Amino acid sequence: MKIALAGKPGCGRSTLFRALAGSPNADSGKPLTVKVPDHRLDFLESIHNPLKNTHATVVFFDVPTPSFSAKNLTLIRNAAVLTIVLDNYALGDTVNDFNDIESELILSDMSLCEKRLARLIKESKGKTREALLLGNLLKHMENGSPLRILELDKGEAAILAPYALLSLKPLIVVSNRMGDPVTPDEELSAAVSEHGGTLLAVDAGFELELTEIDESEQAPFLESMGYTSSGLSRLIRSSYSALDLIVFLTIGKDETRAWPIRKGSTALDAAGAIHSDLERGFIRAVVVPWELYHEHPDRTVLKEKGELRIEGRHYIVKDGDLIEIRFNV
Ligand SMILES: Nc1nc2c(ncn2[C@@H]2O[C@H](COP(=O)(O)OP(=O)(O)OP(=O)(O)O)[C@@H](O)[C@H]2O)c(=O)[nH]1
Ligand SMILES: [Mg+2]
Repeated sequence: MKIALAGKPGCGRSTLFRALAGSPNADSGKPLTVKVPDHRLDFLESIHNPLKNTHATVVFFDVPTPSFSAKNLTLIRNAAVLTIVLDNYALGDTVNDFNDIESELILSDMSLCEKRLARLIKESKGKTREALLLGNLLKHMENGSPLRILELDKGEAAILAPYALLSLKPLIVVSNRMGDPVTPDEELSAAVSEHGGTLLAVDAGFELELTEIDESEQAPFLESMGYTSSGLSRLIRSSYSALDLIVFLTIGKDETRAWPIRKGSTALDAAGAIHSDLERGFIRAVVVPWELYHEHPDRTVLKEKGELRIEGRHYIVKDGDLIEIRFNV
């Protein structure tokens, strides 16, 4: 699950990458695995004091400059989420830059769809579901609209998956701004939401400086600057939810852990995420919703209160569920 950091030359994405890496000397030529901050895991750690506390992770990579050359667009194609960084610290015009970049992505998608459609027509497949879908996509994009705002059903999404269309990817826009964390940028905000993206104001230069401050001193420093949480944790969490992932939690003897899983997954999928044996021998899942565990972080107490829920294989897992799988192999 990779997240591409792209943007116009000098927009600050390598600075942001090094801030994510927690070091001014990080090599932005290599992919970077980052822990997803999770207050629930912090809480579990404080209660259970496990040997290991394992977070979900995401992988960022810095798309070389210029990000939108033909060669580098291929790199973006491999990403599950696209993060566009906009220069809002120097001379950039963020709304213009955003529209330019979106146009490049849309044009690239149009050219791909046109080629594919022409080929289908040549092969007398111009009336197939795929061809009709491509025709609709082209009509939609002609008005400068990205594909991510279209409602596609499961079948359509499956047809399009191998194309890895760029304007269909979930989008996060980082307005890289200096010194001013709070003033909203309404014009940009409207443009991004019209394009189905999520806008975050992050000051990459400031975030990089922050990595050099002792962790215990970061929170008061952030507050003094008017931020409520670090831009990096907002970026990482948004990227994670853009992947359409949630987590379920487990408490073992030695390890508390957050397990990434697709939204809509079942208890059986959760078992399989832990180990194929658990999926094969699945009997039932014992589930405690997060809010309940947070209130009474003790399974014995919850059991006495009759709050441990027994769920079958088709149970749809919720974000933050504490799950224990009973199995037999
Ligand atoms: N003051 C300030 N300077 C920044 C900020 N972000 C980036 N810079 C500076 O802008 C310059 C370019 O930043 P980079 O992070 O290298 O930008 P980039 O997008 O990776 O650039 P290329 O890879 O060359 O396209 C560097 O000199 C940074 O120190 C910021 O938030 N505030
Ligand atoms: Mg760079």
